[in-house]
Amino acid sequence: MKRFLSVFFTLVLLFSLAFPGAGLAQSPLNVKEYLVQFNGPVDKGLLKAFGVKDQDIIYQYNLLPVVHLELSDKQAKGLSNNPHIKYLEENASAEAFGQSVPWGVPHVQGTSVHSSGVNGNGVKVAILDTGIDRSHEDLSVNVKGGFSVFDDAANSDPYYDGSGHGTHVAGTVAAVNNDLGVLGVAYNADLYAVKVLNNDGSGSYAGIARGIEWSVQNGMDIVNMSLGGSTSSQILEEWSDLAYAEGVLLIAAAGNSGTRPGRGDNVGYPAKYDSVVAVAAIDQNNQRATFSSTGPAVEISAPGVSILSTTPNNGYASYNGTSMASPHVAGVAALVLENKSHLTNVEVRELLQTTAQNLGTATQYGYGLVQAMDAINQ
Ligand SMILES: [Ca+2]
Ligand SMILES: [Ca+2]
Repeated sequence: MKRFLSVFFTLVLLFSLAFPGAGLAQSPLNVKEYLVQFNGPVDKGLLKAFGVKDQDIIYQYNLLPVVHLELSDKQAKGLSNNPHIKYLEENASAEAFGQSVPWGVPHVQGTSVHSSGVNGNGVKVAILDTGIDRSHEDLSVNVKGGFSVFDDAANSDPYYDGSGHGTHVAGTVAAVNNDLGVLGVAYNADLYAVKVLNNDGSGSYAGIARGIEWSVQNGMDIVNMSLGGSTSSQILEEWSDLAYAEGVLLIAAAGNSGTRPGRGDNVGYPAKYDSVVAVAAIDQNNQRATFSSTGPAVEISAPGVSILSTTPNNGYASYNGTSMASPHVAGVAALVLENKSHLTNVEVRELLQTTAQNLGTATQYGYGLVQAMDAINQ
């Protein structure tokens, strides 16, 4: 403050001398901090010639002829045109690139649960999707295995995600708790990349069935299916029923076929099966996303609008869709399973239903917004 005042008075004095009668009208706010590098050694005499006082110099560096100082616009302009000055830059602000917490995480009470020491540790979550970029800085330590149903070279690697969809879904479940990127709902859960959709995001029921079979055989606790089709299939239902009977909790996107008024029955498969939890998408105001499918099969709601998560090549992006809502529920289920490991998949499902926050019309929201802390405290 002292320096600021002294600069103020110095400037008033300078302007008074330069423009008699106009000095007091000048604002001191045009004094800014600069970094100045000299051609050759720092020349304080040159600075003095431009009216720079010793107290205006904040720091003189040792290894380069650079000074950090305060200058008026006029001084800065004058110095920048001087041949003894190599560079003159305004001192730019900088901050730590920290981790951002996507809005959906506190919205499903994930943050409160994390504070109580529960983070999905030891729970296995299969992501049946386009694969997961295992080299992603915010995912790699949590990706513990994978499998691809494809044989062709472009799609046979479950850790190659040419679409980005699966990597985004995986981040919502379990992006790592570190000082970068985002944070998953169950940030310590084990992720498994089960590639049943190709790099274009397309697949078939045969592939989904193989992914479900792999998940049962490999002891998955939770299967997230941010995918589906509009065709009913008794055989795909048999696969879902089998996995459910084997203790796997199956969570799926309800679908993005909703109508603006939110009427009609347009939930997709496998979400529509009794053995699979159908997840609808809401926004930050707990309003149903207009694309979110509706119908009696809608079971629970979760954030699915402007969801920030991981994308391949250390990227991050915001996506919309019931595909983004489903992994919030998978993450909450992982938190509950870690905390109440004695519960069966059926019991976890019932707990999520009974503790959900009621949001209204059941065919749009099901039991309502999934709530992790309320489920754990029940
Ligand atoms: Ca992170
Ligand atoms: Ca269902």
